[in-house]
Amino acid sequence: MASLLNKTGVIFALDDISNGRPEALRLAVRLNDYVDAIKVSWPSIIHYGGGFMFELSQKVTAPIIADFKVADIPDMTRQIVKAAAANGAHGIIIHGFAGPDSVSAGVEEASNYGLLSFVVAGMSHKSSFYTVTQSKAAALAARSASANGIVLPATDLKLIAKGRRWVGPNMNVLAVGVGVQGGSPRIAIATGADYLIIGRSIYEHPDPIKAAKIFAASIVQGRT
Ligand code: BMP
Repeated sequence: MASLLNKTGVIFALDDISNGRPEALRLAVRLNDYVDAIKVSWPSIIHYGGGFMFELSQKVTAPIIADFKVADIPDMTRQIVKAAAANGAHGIIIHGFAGPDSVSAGVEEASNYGLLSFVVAGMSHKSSFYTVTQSKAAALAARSASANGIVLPATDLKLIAKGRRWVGPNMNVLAVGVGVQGGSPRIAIATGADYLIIGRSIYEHPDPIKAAKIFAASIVQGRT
């Protein structure tokens, strides 16, 4: 079974497609030792092709989380998880609003293939349809399916605190929305997040390794 590393608390979102595939891979390799996982999402897969994630998996040692925000019927969810597993992923992200059947199918299939599973239980932008009630339902669906964690917005600290209570101490809370989107890394961690998913504040920084180290230092502060 794959596992998230436990060194820095930083999960790097490899979302930038402006510099081309070789440069994206080079950046991931440079950041490999400073992050606990690398998250790959639709921009890279669409732009660089399906083989991108597999190639990345050959070049880095950090686990790769396939952020496909899967929101489909249970059978399709299983097929997506299987395809992700065959193409270099060590973890998958499923949208909680797809409901308990799809969440449990995705989590179970992830476990069958040795993948970690994370469930989105709230989003970081203003107009998301995740109400607190829906966030709770998504978090509880993730918990009862024995997912490895939930994804919650660092831009809504009350939700981070609630999410921590909903899933208990043994599931990971991955916070999105720090840096460019305005969330504080230190406070998100102090409020209950375990890991921070960070994209632009790292890859747009003139020195991405320095940026990752600064976030890691904030995470240390948040944990003390
Ligand atoms: P950035 O640090 O550049 O704002 O990127 C945030 C990352 O977190 C992106 O990969 C995005 O897909 C993800 N994310 C988010 O920003 N808000 C959510 O609600 C859920 C996400 O997965």
